[in-house]
Amino acid sequence: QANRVEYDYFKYHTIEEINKWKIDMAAAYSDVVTIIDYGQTYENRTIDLLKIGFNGTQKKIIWMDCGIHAREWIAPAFCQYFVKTLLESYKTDPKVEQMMKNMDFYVTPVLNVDGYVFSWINQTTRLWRKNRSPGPCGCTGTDLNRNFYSNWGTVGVSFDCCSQTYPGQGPVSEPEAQAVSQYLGKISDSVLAFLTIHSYGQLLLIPYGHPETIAPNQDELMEVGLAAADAIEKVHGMKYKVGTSPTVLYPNSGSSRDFARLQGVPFCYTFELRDDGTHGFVLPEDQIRPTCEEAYSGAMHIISYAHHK
Ligand code: ING
Ligand code: ZN
Repeated sequence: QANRVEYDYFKYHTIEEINKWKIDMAAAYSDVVTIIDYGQTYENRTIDLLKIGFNGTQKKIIWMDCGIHAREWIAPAFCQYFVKTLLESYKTDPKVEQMMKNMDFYVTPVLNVDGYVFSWINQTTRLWRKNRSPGPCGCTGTDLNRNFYSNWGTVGVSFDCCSQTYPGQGPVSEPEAQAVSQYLGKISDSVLAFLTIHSYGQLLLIPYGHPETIAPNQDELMEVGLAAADAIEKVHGMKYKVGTSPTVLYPNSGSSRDFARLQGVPFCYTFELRDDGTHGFVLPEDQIRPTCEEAYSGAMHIISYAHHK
């Protein structure tokens, strides 16, 4: 068979390995996979996604992005596992085949490319979170998940540019947030679900991060989220909490999830993958497989709900 790509999904990979993987997948599954470039990082690296689905018209879209925060390495690993599992199952699973007929999956394996590269340099840079653009106070990096046009700069941020939650000099000041905002703006009428993948904490977070803003479909988001958490628990017994950021942890503003909901995307979720804090961002490689398996089940629950609604 032509579509066989050698890749170890249960190890962490450098950006070079991930980029090669994207090209290999697009070549091996050329009938259903295309690479779309949709932006440039501060350091001029390309931001791209894999578009996965059969050719067709009037297709709906499922958005998934991973690695908006550099140190959350399990997230890019999950995006890749998600793509591989989709592509290995549509020929034998009629449910997945139907999804690929009606919908395109837009998967960004690494959104904060500069930050991801930086987190790979050495032990002291491993826990980098933000992007790599210079701040006005002498420190580097904006928190990309505080930089979107969704109650920007109001809660859960610090305007000290050395802070991990520095929201940037203004809304969408960062090229990485601009790339997502512009691209999502063009396709948002067709997007059914927006899944943005982080670690850690074992949470499924729904809009909004601002405590005084309520999503029009909050009850439904909550119900679907709780059912997804049940689906996750069935796989390896791990418990995920569901709720808005303010109820589950702390308020925030300027997140991409909230921006997507404001754009009219009905089913918007932040996944906080394993673990509960034992290893935190440095999740051992032997947990990549179970983490991906359970998260796939949770994501597919949300996606099939959105698909059939
Ligand atoms: N958490 C996300 C963050 O941007 C979040 C999402 C927001 C969680 C608010 C809880 C409360 O902070 C991580 N881990 O990046
Ligand atoms: Zn994060």
